[in-house]
Amino acid sequence: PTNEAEVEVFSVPSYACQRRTTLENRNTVLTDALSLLAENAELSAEEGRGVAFRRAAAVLKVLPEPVTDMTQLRGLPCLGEHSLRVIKDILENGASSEVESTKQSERFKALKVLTGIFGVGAKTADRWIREGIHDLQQLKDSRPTLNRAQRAGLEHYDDINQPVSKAEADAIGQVVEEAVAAVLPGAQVTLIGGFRRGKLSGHDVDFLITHPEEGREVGLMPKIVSWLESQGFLLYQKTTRNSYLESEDGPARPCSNMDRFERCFSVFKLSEDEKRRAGQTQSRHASAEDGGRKLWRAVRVDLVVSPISQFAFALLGWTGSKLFERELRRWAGHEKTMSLSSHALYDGTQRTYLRATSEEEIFAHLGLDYIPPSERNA
Ligand code: DGT
Ligand code: MG
Repeated sequence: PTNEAEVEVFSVPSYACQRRTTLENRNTVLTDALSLLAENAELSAEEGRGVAFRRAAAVLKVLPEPVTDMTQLRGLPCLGEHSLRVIKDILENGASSEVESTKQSERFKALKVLTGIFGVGAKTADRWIREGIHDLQQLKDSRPTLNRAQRAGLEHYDDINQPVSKAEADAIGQVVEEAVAAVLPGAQVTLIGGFRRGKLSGHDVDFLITHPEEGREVGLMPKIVSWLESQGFLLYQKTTRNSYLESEDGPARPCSNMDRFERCFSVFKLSEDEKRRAGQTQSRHASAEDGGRKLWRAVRVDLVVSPISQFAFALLGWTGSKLFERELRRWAGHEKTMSLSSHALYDGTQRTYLRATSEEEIFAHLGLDYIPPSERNA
């Protein structure tokens, strides 16, 4: 930071993957506002605008001080006209009129409620809104045709929309470990997503599973799922081949091994018993007071299986944040003529795939300083 007219002026590199973004954020009022506009844009199929707001928010997240004056933002990257207007409004008036009116808007509220149903995306929610459906009661009354995921989503709506704590994530981790140990001894389970970045709560729990011997992970997912199902841990599950858009085709997709990369979207049944076994709640016995009280909650859990040869790429790709991932790929493409996915890194200049057995090696290939998970909270 340099001093200029007595206000602190900040200097920030332009890609989020060049920056260290911890969970400590001194500008939450501004970043919450921009994130809400980003969310609204994403829910309205305006992805470009969403990314612009996310990038602007991410820049503010790394500033060492709260912003108090617009002059402090001079020279900062990623702050477009629109984001600057929102920030200015908040600094001058205590709130942004655009953010406030978005929050109040019937459309935004309906989009939030409806996409809060697991299995319902912006498109479906938009169609329902055009049919006059704005809340869960109206949805239920209209007797819509729902797929299996959406039925589970509606049934467990309140649980799924309640944040998952780190303690709950750890309790689920123990169950997943147990499942994996039972069906393939030696296979390894790694907590990924927000919890790996040190977040204390999340909207789901994500795990990456691999085996140190290449090929042993083949067919693993169905076995894990069967075990979990047989023990009554799954309220819903759908196993798919990984189908992340940019890894479908193109140079970041190595032709072998792809079919081994599987993903399971699930809704887990986490009971007090598991939390207790994981040592997180006071030991207590079921009593009369438990009559009628629900002794479990539903939690969204994502499982991914990767062959060990792709493990570092999968780990990096699934740790997030979403913006950090996006920025890594943009950096690779725009600055390095490389193509990065959760499976591989392709060097377009050398026309070859670059191997890596750790995240550190991937950052090195990309010519970036290593950023640990706790500093990827862009
Ligand atoms: P949360 O769960 O809201 O607390 O926050 P995160 O950061 O755990 O977000 P989540 O669970 O949606 O996704 C975890 C990371 O995994 C995210 O940063 C990007 C990555 N990811 C999500 N979906 C896909 C996918 O379909 N394919 C790949 N390759 N990566 C994905
Ligand atoms: Mg997550």
